[in-house]
Amino acid sequence: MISRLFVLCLLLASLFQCASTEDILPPGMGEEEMASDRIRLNQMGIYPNSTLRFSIIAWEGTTDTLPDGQPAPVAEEPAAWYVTAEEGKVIIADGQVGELMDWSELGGVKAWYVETPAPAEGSYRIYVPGVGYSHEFDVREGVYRKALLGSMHSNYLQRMSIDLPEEFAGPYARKAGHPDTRVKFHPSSGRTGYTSSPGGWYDAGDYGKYVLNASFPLAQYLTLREDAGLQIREGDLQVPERTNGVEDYLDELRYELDWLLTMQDRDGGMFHKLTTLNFDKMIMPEETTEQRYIIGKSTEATLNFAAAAAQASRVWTDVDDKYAATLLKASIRAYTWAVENPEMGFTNPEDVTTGQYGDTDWSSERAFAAAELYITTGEEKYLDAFMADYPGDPFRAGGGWKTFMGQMALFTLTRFPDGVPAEVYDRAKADILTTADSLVAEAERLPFHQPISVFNWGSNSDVLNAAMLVATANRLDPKPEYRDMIQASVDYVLGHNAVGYSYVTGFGDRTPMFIHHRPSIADDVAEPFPGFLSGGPNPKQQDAAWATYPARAAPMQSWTDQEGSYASNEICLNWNAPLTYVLGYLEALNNR
Ligand code: 9MR
Ligand code: 9MR
Repeated sequence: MISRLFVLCLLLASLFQCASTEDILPPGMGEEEMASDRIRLNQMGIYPNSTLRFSIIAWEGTTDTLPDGQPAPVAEEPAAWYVTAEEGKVIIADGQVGELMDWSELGGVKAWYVETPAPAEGSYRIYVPGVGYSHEFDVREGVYRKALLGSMHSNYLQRMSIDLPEEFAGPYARKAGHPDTRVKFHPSSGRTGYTSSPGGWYDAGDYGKYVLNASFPLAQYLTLREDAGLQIREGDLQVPERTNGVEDYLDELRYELDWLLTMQDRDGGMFHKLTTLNFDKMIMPEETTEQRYIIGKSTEATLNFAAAAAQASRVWTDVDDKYAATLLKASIRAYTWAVENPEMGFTNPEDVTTGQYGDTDWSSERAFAAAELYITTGEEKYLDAFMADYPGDPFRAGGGWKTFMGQMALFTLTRFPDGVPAEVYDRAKADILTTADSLVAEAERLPFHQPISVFNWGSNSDVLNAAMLVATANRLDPKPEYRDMIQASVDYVLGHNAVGYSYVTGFGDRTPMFIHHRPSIADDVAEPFPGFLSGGPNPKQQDAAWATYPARAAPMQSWTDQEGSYASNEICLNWNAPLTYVLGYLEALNNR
């Protein structure tokens, strides 16, 4: 009898690596118990009939670094993983972990990576014996709807020159800041005196407004509207215009567009930006008193505006044809100015230190503006101009808007094939598919199955821009692997990553609390403004004097949830834009 028990024990021990059965079966998540930081997954959830992916970080204990700064030793391979329901008491699915992935170089970790079919609708936690429970996640239709609305609403929270009442801003209600009714022309603008240029959204954690980085994200938002149709209707968003008879999505975009129109000079050129000379202190918008200036006038800002305004004109044709005509006229004037002033690049004048958003190669800007104007007007001269600057530079991580604008031009030409010569359409389509295939292959290969291997300032937006490109490929040639890569990119941003945070404030169990965002820092609310995407890991750590990064941080770990970290934990319009796009695209795809 004893010997039989002994043999059974041995057998069990070899199966479960010496753990007793009680250690292995889920004990149920205790009320006070924290989710284990070692199980990384999308903290919001996934759709039914999709793939559940998670990674079990292989270090021993609760931290990856021992007190002496050395890496923690690699843990024993877990015997199994379980998908559990009802606070961890009920097992829904289980499996064995596969091979240990060595993601040290880019990701700073080794991990057991698991892919398994999503369980039926419900709320779940992963349980791994010896490791613990994961964050809770949902499997359901519409799983990103709230985050989509939150991401879009973040723009409302960035509105300047008007009060944000509690009705629409909740605890983040604040007084109007920056009326911008008496801004001074900086000598670099070519004008003198004062002008009025109110409204628009704050660019980021600073209080500047920049024509280039208003136009580019606007174009990404409009692209969602054109690709996925009506997503955010009248009454869906907490904004003052929610009963004006126009979809709230466009109401929010118009707040930015109306401001942009005020930045056009009499000759059609666009002033580059409207900011103080130096960044404001960490105070609320209504407390700032520094003089604001219209600074510079540039080819890059003007072409970006021409592109976004031409696209906006298409979108508003069915909504407000007078506004559509105003936008198109402004776009053409801007484009004409840029043709006459093709190399007026912007660099900060000596007395200015706010954001630069300048360029030195204007070919992708030209291609972008020409493509949008061609599709809106059908005039051959724009097609010729586009072909002269056909975007040869495919997606490049870290390239940001500079290269992605060229891709946006290709998206538009393939979205409206009527009137696009077959050889142009075919070439654009082939280029998009080739780039998408290489991004899919990269996502297969790289840590956490996200698509980029170069991490720079705003790296999370590079991940999402890559997903946006693949979404276009999926429109042109639908394939499960495209859809899966888009999902994997969202999984990465929402928690399946090297730091274990969902990078969107307020969306997920563990989210940034200390974003570099002046109102979030200066107000009395503990939680930061919600719906904002943190810039993400950035190994250059340009802010190292103002923030502490984790010791030995690999590129994908070069992120820190600290207010001082403007190089990894700021928020920005052109980062939330592709987040909104990708969430909106997946929601539309899923509802079909
Ligand atoms: O707060 C600024 C942020 O919005 C910018 O993106 C960033 C980069 O231009 O700069 C931040 O300002 C910092 C400045 O560059 C250096 N001194 C510290 C400032 C923030 O505390
Ligand atoms: O996104 C910009 C990044 O590529 C630059 O390296 C960085 C420093 O110049 O500036 C970033 O843009 C910031 C802008 O200059 C000011 N507003 C906040 C933006 C995001 O940090």
